[in-house]
Amino acid sequence: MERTFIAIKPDGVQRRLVGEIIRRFENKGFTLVGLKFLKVSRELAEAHYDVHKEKPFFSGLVEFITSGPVVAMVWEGDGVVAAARKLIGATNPLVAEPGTIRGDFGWNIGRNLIHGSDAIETAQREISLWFKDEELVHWQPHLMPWLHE
Ligand code: D4T
Repeated sequence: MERTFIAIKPDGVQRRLVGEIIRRFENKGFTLVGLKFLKVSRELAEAHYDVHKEKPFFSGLVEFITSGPVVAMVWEGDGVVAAARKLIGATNPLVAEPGTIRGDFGWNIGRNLIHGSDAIETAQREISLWFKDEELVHWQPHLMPWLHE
Protein backbone atom coordinates (compact mmCIF):
# COMPACT_ATOMS: atom_id res chain seq x y z
CA MET A 1 0.00 0.00 0.00
CA GLU A 2 1.27 3.49 -0.88
CA ARG A 3 2.58 5.66 1.94
CA THR A 4 3.59 9.29 2.32
CA PHE A 5 5.53 11.31 4.85
CA ILE A 6 3.83 14.38 6.32
CA ALA A 7 5.34 16.83 8.82
CA ILE A 8 3.49 19.63 10.59
CA LYS A 9 6.21 22.28 10.87
CA PRO A 10 6.85 24.45 13.96
CA ASP A 11 4.46 27.16 12.70
CA GLY A 12 1.62 24.63 12.38
CA VAL A 13 2.27 23.39 15.91
CA GLN A 14 2.54 26.92 17.39
CA ARG A 15 -0.67 27.95 15.64
CA ARG A 16 -2.58 25.00 17.18
CA LEU A 17 -3.30 23.48 13.76
CA VAL A 18 -2.25 19.90 14.63
CA GLY A 19 -5.81 18.66 15.21
CA GLU A 20 -7.22 20.47 12.17
CA ILE A 21 -4.55 19.02 9.87
CA ILE A 22 -4.88 15.46 11.18
CA ARG A 23 -8.68 15.78 10.87
CA ARG A 24 -8.36 16.62 7.16
CA PHE A 25 -6.28 13.51 6.46
CA GLU A 26 -8.61 11.33 8.53
CA ASN A 27 -11.71 12.75 6.85
CA LYS A 28 -10.26 12.02 3.42
CA GLY A 29 -10.05 8.37 4.45
CA PHE A 30 -6.30 7.82 4.67
CA THR A 31 -4.86 5.62 7.40
CA LEU A 32 -2.39 6.88 9.98
CA VAL A 33 0.44 4.36 10.41
CA GLY A 34 3.13 6.47 12.14
CA LEU A 35 3.11 9.51 14.41
CA LYS A 36 5.69 11.24 16.57
CA PHE A 37 6.21 14.65 18.16
CA LEU A 38 9.82 15.76 18.20
CA LYS A 39 12.34 18.54 18.21
CA VAL A 40 14.24 17.97 14.96
CA SER A 41 18.04 17.71 15.11
CA ARG A 42 20.19 19.72 12.72
CA GLU A 43 21.47 16.44 11.26
CA LEU A 44 17.94 15.22 10.46
CA ALA A 45 16.90 18.64 9.08
CA GLU A 46 19.91 18.80 6.77
CA ALA A 47 19.32 15.24 5.57
CA HIS A 48 15.62 15.92 5.00
CA TYR A 49 16.30 19.08 2.96
CA ASP A 50 19.41 17.68 1.24
CA VAL A 51 17.85 18.29 -2.20
CA HIS A 52 17.78 22.04 -1.38
CA LYS A 53 21.31 22.29 0.01
CA GLU A 54 22.53 24.59 -2.79
CA LYS A 55 19.49 26.89 -2.57
CA PRO A 56 19.69 30.34 -0.96
CA PHE A 57 16.83 29.48 1.42
CA PHE A 58 18.48 26.23 2.68
CA SER A 59 19.94 27.62 5.93
CA GLY A 60 16.65 29.40 6.74
CA LEU A 61 14.76 26.13 6.17
CA VAL A 62 17.05 24.21 8.52
CA GLU A 63 16.90 26.98 11.16
CA PHE A 64 13.12 27.03 11.00
CA ILE A 65 12.44 23.27 11.08
CA THR A 66 14.79 22.90 14.08
CA SER A 67 13.32 25.92 15.92
CA GLY A 68 10.38 24.17 17.58
CA PRO A 69 8.47 20.92 17.79
CA VAL A 70 7.29 19.10 14.68
CA VAL A 71 4.61 16.43 14.23
CA ALA A 72 5.96 13.72 11.90
CA MET A 73 3.48 11.29 10.37
CA VAL A 74 3.14 8.49 7.87
CA TRP A 75 -0.21 8.14 6.09
CA GLU A 76 -1.24 5.20 3.95
CA GLY A 77 -3.71 4.65 1.10
CA ASP A 78 -4.00 4.24 -2.67
CA GLY A 79 -2.78 7.47 -4.28
CA VAL A 80 -1.91 9.06 -0.95
CA VAL A 81 1.28 10.83 -2.14
CA ALA A 82 -0.41 12.95 -4.81
CA ALA A 83 -3.65 13.35 -2.84
CA ALA A 84 -1.77 14.65 0.20
CA ARG A 85 -0.07 17.27 -1.98
CA LYS A 86 -3.54 18.36 -3.11
CA LEU A 87 -4.82 18.56 0.47
CA ILE A 88 -1.72 20.62 1.36
CA GLY A 89 -1.82 23.03 -1.60
CA ALA A 90 0.87 24.98 -3.47
CA THR A 91 4.25 25.68 -1.83
CA ASN A 92 3.48 29.39 -1.66
CA PRO A 93 0.39 29.79 0.55
CA LEU A 94 -0.49 33.04 -1.22
CA VAL A 95 -1.25 31.09 -4.38
CA ALA A 96 -2.50 27.88 -2.73
CA GLU A 97 -6.18 27.29 -3.45
CA PRO A 98 -8.74 28.00 -0.73
CA GLY A 99 -9.80 24.65 0.71
CA THR A 100 -6.20 23.45 0.93
CA ILE A 101 -4.29 23.58 4.22
CA ARG A 102 -1.84 26.24 3.01
CA GLY A 103 -4.62 28.10 1.15
CA ASP A 104 -6.81 28.25 4.25
CA PHE A 105 -4.21 28.94 6.94
CA GLY A 106 -0.99 30.19 5.32
CA TRP A 107 0.30 33.45 3.97
CA ASN A 108 4.10 33.29 3.63
CA ILE A 109 6.27 30.69 1.82
CA GLY A 110 8.68 30.50 4.77
CA ARG A 111 5.75 29.68 7.07
CA ASN A 112 3.86 27.16 4.94
CA LEU A 113 2.83 24.97 7.88
CA ILE A 114 3.30 21.49 6.53
CA HIS A 115 5.51 19.27 4.44
CA GLY A 116 4.36 16.41 2.22
CA SER A 117 6.51 14.07 0.11
CA ASP A 118 6.44 15.03 -3.57
CA ALA A 119 6.76 11.52 -5.11
CA ILE A 120 6.55 7.85 -4.11
CA GLU A 121 10.37 7.45 -4.13
CA THR A 122 10.80 10.62 -2.04
CA ALA A 123 8.21 9.31 0.40
CA GLN A 124 10.16 6.06 0.85
CA ARG A 125 13.39 7.98 1.48
CA GLU A 126 11.74 10.38 3.94
CA ILE A 127 9.86 7.67 5.84
CA SER A 128 13.06 5.70 6.40
CA LEU A 129 14.86 8.89 7.44
CA TRP A 130 12.26 9.86 10.07
CA PHE A 131 10.93 6.49 11.26
CA LYS A 132 12.33 3.11 12.21
CA ASP A 133 10.40 0.14 10.80
CA GLU A 134 9.15 -0.83 14.25
CA GLU A 135 7.66 2.65 14.77
CA LEU A 136 5.16 2.06 11.94
CA VAL A 137 1.96 0.34 12.98
CA HIS A 138 0.15 -2.20 10.82
CA TRP A 139 -3.55 -2.22 11.63
CA GLN A 140 -6.86 -2.98 9.95
CA PRO A 141 -9.14 0.07 9.62
CA HIS A 142 -12.68 -1.28 10.04
CA LEU A 143 -14.06 1.64 8.01
CA MET A 144 -12.27 0.45 4.86
CA PRO A 145 -15.28 -1.21 3.13
CA TRP A 146 -17.11 2.13 3.41
CA LEU A 147 -14.17 4.08 1.97
CA HIS A 148 -12.92 1.84 -0.81
CA GLU A 149 -14.70 -0.78 -2.95
P1 D4T B 1 7.84 21.06 1.44
O1 D4T B 1 9.09 20.34 0.97
O2 D4T B 1 8.04 21.82 2.69
O3 D4T B 1 6.64 20.16 1.44
O4 D4T B 1 7.49 22.13 0.38
P2 D4T B 1 7.21 21.89 -1.14
O5 D4T B 1 7.59 20.52 -1.59
O6 D4T B 1 5.82 22.34 -1.42
O7 D4T B 1 8.22 22.92 -1.75
P3 D4T B 1 9.78 22.83 -1.98
O8 D4T B 1 10.29 21.45 -1.74
O9 D4T B 1 10.05 23.49 -3.30
O10 D4T B 1 10.35 23.80 -0.84
C1 D4T B 1 10.73 23.30 0.40
C2 D4T B 1 10.48 24.36 1.45
O11 D4T B 1 11.29 25.49 1.23
C3 D4T B 1 10.56 26.67 1.49
N1 D4T B 1 10.87 27.61 0.43
C4 D4T B 1 10.74 27.18 -0.85
C5 D4T B 1 11.28 28.87 0.75
O12 D4T B 1 11.38 29.23 1.95
N2 D4T B 1 11.56 29.73 -0.26
C6 D4T B 1 11.45 29.37 -1.58
O13 D4T B 1 11.73 30.21 -2.47
C7 D4T B 1 11.02 28.04 -1.88
C8 D4T B 1 10.86 27.58 -3.33
C9 D4T B 1 9.18 26.24 1.54
C10 D4T B 1 9.12 24.91 1.46
